[in-house]
Amino acid sequence: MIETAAADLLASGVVPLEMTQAEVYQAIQNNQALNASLWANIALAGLSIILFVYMGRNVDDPRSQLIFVATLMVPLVSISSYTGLASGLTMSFLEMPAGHALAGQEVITPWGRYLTWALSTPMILIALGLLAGTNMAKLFTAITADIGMCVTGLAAALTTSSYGLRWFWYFISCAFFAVVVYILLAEWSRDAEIAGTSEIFNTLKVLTVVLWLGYPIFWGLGAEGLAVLSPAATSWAYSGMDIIAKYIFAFLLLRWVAANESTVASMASGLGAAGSGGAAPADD
Ligand code: RET
Repeated sequence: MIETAAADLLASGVVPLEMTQAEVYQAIQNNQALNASLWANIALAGLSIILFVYMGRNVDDPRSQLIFVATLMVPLVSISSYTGLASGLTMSFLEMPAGHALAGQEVITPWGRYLTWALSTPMILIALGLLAGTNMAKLFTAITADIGMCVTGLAAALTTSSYGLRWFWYFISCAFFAVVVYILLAEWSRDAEIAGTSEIFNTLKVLTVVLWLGYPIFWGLGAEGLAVLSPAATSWAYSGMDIIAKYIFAFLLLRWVAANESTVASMASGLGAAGSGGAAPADD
């Protein structure tokens, strides 16, 4: 009885109770669509880890190895992130402030996603930056702006004092995101041309920019923003984008690197020795 009532309430995105972690876990289990969106990613992350380790078994060049390790971290972080969500550890019911479409009601918030994006998205950028032959200044800028985007996105999701401040955090996060998009589209595109990796870089860049744009859009439409979409629909949107932005992206990148190791080893890189496996001897 109680479980059915909790499931009904969760399906509508609204639960008027303070819930323990065990109750959040039960509520997630009772919402089949939401639960499936999480477990689908746990399964795919597990398969990706095995596949990527296998694909990288013969890679010897240090810069290619670094791209492999950074990319492999993405499904490793993902399997941890989704386990946190599915277990109820990193999902909470938060009361929305006045002004929100569900004001005064408790809305399920997958805050663990935003936290773990601060670990997974820099790995994607390290892999892309290495592929483009970027320099340290641009890599540092992209990564710090990206972490800023995730942490301020987390702040937007966790702010319950003021509806306006939720959106203020959201726009700060978008400003950080604009820096990342600029580096991908302008700076690294130019670098990749010089490095001779522009074909694969451009494919991955378009995939990344288009998919990453979906995340703020679905945050805005989801239960935490304008509440046009249900929590389960929003969760499937994130999970679907994650599947392409992480596993398909990583597969395309690693397949190319494994087949073009010598190009990666000999490419011009703004990172110099740091990007190719060790310190160069001093001139004098
Ligand atoms: C938020 C909300 C605030 C505004 C912006 C956002 C952007 C999130 C992005 C996430 C990308 C995640 C990926 C994860 C893969 O592991 C935080 C949703 C701009 C771009 C690719």
